[in-house]
Amino acid sequence: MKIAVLNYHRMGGSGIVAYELGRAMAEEMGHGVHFVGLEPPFRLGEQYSDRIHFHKVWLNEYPVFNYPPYTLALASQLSDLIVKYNIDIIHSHYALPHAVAALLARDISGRNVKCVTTLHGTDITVVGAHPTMKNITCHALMKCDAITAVSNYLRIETENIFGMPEGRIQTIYNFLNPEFFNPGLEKKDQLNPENDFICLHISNLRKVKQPLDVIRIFHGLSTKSSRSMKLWILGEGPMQSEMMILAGALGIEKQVQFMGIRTNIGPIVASANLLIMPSMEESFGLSALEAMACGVPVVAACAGGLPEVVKDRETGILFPTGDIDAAIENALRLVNDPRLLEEMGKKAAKHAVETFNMNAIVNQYNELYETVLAGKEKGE
Ligand code: GMT
Repeated sequence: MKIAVLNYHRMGGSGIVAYELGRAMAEEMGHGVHFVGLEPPFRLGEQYSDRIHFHKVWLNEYPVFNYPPYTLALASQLSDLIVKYNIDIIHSHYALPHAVAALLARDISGRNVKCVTTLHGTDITVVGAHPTMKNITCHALMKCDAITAVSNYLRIETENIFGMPEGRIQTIYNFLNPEFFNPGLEKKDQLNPENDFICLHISNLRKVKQPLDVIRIFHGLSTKSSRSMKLWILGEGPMQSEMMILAGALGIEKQVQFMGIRTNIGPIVASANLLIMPSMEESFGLSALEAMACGVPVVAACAGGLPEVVKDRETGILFPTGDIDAAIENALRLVNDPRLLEEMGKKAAKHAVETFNMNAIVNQYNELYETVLAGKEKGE
């Protein structure tokens, strides 16, 4: 099978899932995988395989365009790749603009290539549902050969927003590469020489992630607990300076460490004790899964698909979205009870590997590819 993969090649969850799925399709399933985009996937440099390719999309920065038309450039160049490499399937991650570009490329190429789209969250709930984009998103979803969503929450949201019939969208959960996230990773003592209790937050620090609540929750915990605590922030984003100001105003700036964007975060995650995720919306919450896979319990808002990932009172704690006092009160129990924390950590690692198992999920996608290709053979 030859698969073209379209996604945002950056450090977001959808980019990670798209890359790991493509890599597994090449390495485990023996397919040819062609990543197409503006930048190569961030881990591609570590791969040396003749089954994995990257094709850069070139933009024409002509001054007539207010913005270079990425979707058109992608569709045009992808139509060439379809013919040149005999592509069977285009797998678009994040509906806009990828699903639209995939359909356009198929039309231009004149080939019966199959279009599969995986919805990741804000592509539907924020961008796709917006009046400026609703019709084109709906059109793309109707014309794709298969659609998957990363949680039941997102599947149902999409059905409701676009009036889609039940059964049209299939839930396929996200997964992790266990090589990078597993409970066997050693804690890095040099990161935490004073053996503090480490709270961790991982995100792109956008408003939807409620990064100021991360600071507030940490402040509540560190003032109410007798333990010496630190907050590590992995990732960068537009609210970082506001977080720093708030941490300063609350007098905890020395306890808060901004670690920026890192590539191999597994050892950092494994060195933490608790992940804090107060997002107001989250279709899945890949960083919650990353933490759980390393045996780190999660304190998360009961938002979107998070209850499908975090098992309340077993692998972490869910609090009503926006209720910081509830988050502090519940998380405090974990901070003050090392046995409970350890027990939850073990359950978290087990849940991560059982429910979000890489091989099982890659197989689900492979079966989906085979199903849509069977339709192609029947001339559909
Ligand atoms: O949440 C983000 O800011 C990034 C976005 C992305 O495109 O990577 O994340 C979405 O996709 C992830 C992978 O499927 C999910 O784990 C995130 O929950 C989802 N984000 C939202 O729904 C807000």
